[in-house]
Amino acid sequence: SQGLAAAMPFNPNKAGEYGDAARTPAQGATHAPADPAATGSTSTETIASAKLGKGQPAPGGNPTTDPLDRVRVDAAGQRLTTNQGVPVADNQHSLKIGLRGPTAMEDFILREKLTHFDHERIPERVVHARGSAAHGYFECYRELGALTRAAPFAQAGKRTPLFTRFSTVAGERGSADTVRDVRGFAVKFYTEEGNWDLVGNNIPVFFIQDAMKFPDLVHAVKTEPHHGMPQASSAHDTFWDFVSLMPESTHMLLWQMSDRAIPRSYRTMQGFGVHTFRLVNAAGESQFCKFHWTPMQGTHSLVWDEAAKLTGADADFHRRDLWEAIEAGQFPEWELGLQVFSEEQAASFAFDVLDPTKLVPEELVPLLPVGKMVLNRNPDNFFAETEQVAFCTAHIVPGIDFSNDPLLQGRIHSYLDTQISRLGGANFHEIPINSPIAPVQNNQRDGMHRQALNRGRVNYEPNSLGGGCPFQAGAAGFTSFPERVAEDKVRGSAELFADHYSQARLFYESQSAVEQNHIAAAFRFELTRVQTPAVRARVVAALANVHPVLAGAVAAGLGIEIPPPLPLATDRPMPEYAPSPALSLFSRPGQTGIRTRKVALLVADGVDGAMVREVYAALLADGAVPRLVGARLGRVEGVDGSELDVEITFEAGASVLYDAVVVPDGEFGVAALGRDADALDFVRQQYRHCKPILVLGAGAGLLHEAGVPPALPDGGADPSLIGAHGEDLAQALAAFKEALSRHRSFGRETD
Ligand code: HDE
Repeated sequence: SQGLAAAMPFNPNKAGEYGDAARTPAQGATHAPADPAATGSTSTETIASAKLGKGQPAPGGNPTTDPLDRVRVDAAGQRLTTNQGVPVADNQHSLKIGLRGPTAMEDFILREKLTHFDHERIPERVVHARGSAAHGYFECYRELGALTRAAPFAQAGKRTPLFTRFSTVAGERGSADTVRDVRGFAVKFYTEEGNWDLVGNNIPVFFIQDAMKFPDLVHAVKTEPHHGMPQASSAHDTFWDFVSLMPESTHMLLWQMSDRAIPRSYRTMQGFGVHTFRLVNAAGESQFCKFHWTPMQGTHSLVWDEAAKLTGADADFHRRDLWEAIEAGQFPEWELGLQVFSEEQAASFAFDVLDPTKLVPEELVPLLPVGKMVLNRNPDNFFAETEQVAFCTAHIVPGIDFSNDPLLQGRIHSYLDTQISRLGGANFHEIPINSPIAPVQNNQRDGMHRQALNRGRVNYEPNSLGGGCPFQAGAAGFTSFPERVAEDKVRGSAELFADHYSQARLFYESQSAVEQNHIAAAFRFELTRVQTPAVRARVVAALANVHPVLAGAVAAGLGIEIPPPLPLATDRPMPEYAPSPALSLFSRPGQTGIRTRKVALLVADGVDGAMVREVYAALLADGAVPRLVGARLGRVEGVDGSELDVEITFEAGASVLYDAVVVPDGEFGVAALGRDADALDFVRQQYRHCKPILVLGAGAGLLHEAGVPPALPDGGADPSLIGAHGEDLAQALAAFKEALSRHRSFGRETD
């Protein structure tokens, strides 16, 4: 993001680099709150804790930086020491008995260094191992006291600091970012009533209905145990064997085979809490709630061929994208929307809201926008923050409560449990990134790596020797919603859980034709990798219950007949389903135009340099990230004698890393590019991946040489293939920017 960085200061919010004065986050707001009452947007955190001090913080102040300051380390101007603070004289040589002799056992400096190194790794997360995170804040649009007493919603304009981690699920910690997979979307709110973790995904439903099945699901999708393959991919026999025997996974499989599972960026994904939760107000009244994060950047995805090539071109594609956008001051934002409904309403739905394989269509319960999340600060240290952050569904605060969703109920146990082995003990809440900004007071003591120095003789309750402190908070504390339950103790699932296909069909029918084709192609690819014909057939038999067109397309791709559909577990009519347009990715193009979109301008000796400069400047002015891409680094000379510095080569800056390409004018330059296989491939891939192409004058020759068709397969004009000749450059640039903001032109696709 060199270009952007020139226009914006380098992450001015990172106190570590700019000193305390730079700590106040810039406003970062690019979206007017829906509620006009909220536009004042003054910070209203009230603070009274040992960590935060007392009184109002500076507007927009971020209280989480204070606890982190305690552990920030900066080596500038400091001497090297051991972990005991002993200054080290020589860090290059071990202590030897003679220069050619053995190393002394007493070399405590060497031994400390190697011992620490030997223990640098901790177990990776059993799922969601690969991830990236950033700091930011949640800003509330409106006071929500009637619905919930949760602290982040207490007042319009209130800001709550947060830390958000995005992840893939199946791959190991070093796996590639752009694989086909569900993405984790986990948000830790540091509220003054304790930490609230909303641990969601970018897909609103899940594979299974009961926590009992989770270890089997994960075993099936991870690498196969005998040979450790394939990495970060569901395209193998054990996964499809399991899900084909688990019809409840069908709805989720459609989402996973859709373009949702290959997002363009973490910044262009929706997030969902998945389960039904409860909101509880101060009077103890409760409603059900589903949480939705909607990206202001729009919902955009990769195409499959591009995603596959990206794993080689840049395995860190999503990590880099998030990092660079924040460093460049282009802070990503998501709006938080709630679907709120009563228990009576829920009882009237044709599906069970406790079933995590079902969503609540927005047409049935519309989204209530309540605030936005802004990510405006990259972590200082990947391990200390991104790796050690411990999300936990059990972390809820007064005003939020669980529902009886059996998947959620199991998660409440699992996350706390996993942190104990992953982070080495029960005190992981004291690791700075996990430590709440609210004061922590209880009688839990000791354990591995204990940090707190609890004072006094009282470590039990009730007590009189400590004046009864810390005392129970009573009504001011967390109170579980007193839901009435009078049932038999059984293993089983509720009646409506047996409908496995209605919402899969709803999802499929709500997709555009382009998205439907991509779903069929993804099933074809994954099942082609499956080696067991019976497993392939069983999946198609499940799809036959979803939609005949989908089942037909997948069967044809596999060269088989559509098998008889799997038996249905229920034949209850499902009346309220109509296509739900909100389920299509195309329904949310976003509000940030071409900002942060990467554009390659191909250059070689003999191109029209002045024109290249003009296009470059015009793109930069609108916040796009242009790059001069050529055969090798150094200078090329334009026909007009102007000089252009190549910023990156075709080898290092592959086509898939760019959202669009500009092919220059200038006969000799175009001829040179036309002799370069990399340049030809570059243009072909831009075309194939449906990206906007701006062709200046003689540049048309390069497209011809590359075999790029001048019109769409159906004969129509290609709206993202834009030609410009001298005088109409301004007009062509406007059309190019428009195409770039739309992202892709899928009319080109021929499967
Ligand atoms: Fe998770 N999941 N999960 N999960 N999950 C973990 O916790 C688990 C589920 C999700 O960025 C683990 O700290 C069970 C649904 C995210 O650090 C573990 C069940 C959803 C993350 C765990 C589920 C998620 C995790 C692994 C079924 C979407 C990454 C390491 C009962 C709503 C958080 C860890 C981060 C991580 C268990 C199902 C989302 C083992 C038992 C449904 C985003 O605790």
